[in-house]
Amino acid sequence: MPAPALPSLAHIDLSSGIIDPAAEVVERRLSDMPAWFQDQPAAQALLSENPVLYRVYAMAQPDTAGWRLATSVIESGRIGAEYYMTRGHAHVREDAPEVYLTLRGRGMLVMQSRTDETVVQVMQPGSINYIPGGWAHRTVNTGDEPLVFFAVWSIDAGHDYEAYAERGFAKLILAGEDGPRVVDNPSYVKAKRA
Ligand code: PAN
Ligand code: ZN
Repeated sequence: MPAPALPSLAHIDLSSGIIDPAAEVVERRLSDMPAWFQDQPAAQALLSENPVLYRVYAMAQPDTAGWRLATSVIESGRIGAEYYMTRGHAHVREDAPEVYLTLRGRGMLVMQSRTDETVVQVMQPGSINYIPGGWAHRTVNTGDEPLVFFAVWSIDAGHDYEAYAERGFAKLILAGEDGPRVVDNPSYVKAKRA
């Protein structure tokens, strides 16, 4: 039997989302995901500026089993009409759910089942979003300040990005005159299993 892990303690700055101590900080810039956006001329034009779209701060933990704890901070901005967003993924383990607790800002969580059913939920401070196992998920910052949320998921869930890099999500969140709109993705390729 491995030795039991020791209790650990960290602090989240509720405004910046920074976790201290953080084990890992992942930074995603536009150059890491230019093809993810619909408006390709707008994406190409912004590439020289190469803005940071989001960062993920994973809490330092002594444990190799159990839960991963992290904050995500999505900057406010748009590429054409599309808001800054995460790449989006599904967990490899289909029985691995995830919980998001929003700390700051306003956003939308796009969830998509293996058979292309879509559920879009609002994220605002205090929202708890439950993502069942088997549902791909992407977060979109629809506000004018950073969207900060805390996430908890199983350490061995695994992340599948490839399936969603190729075909994207069935729904897009675009800025409209009256705020964010959920629209069908015109270039979406249906899941083979649908
Ligand atoms: C989150 C996401 C984070 C970044 O911690 O990993 O918001 O999004 P992408 O991983 O899609 O780039 C989570 O859902 N973890 O499982
Ligand atoms: Zn996840």
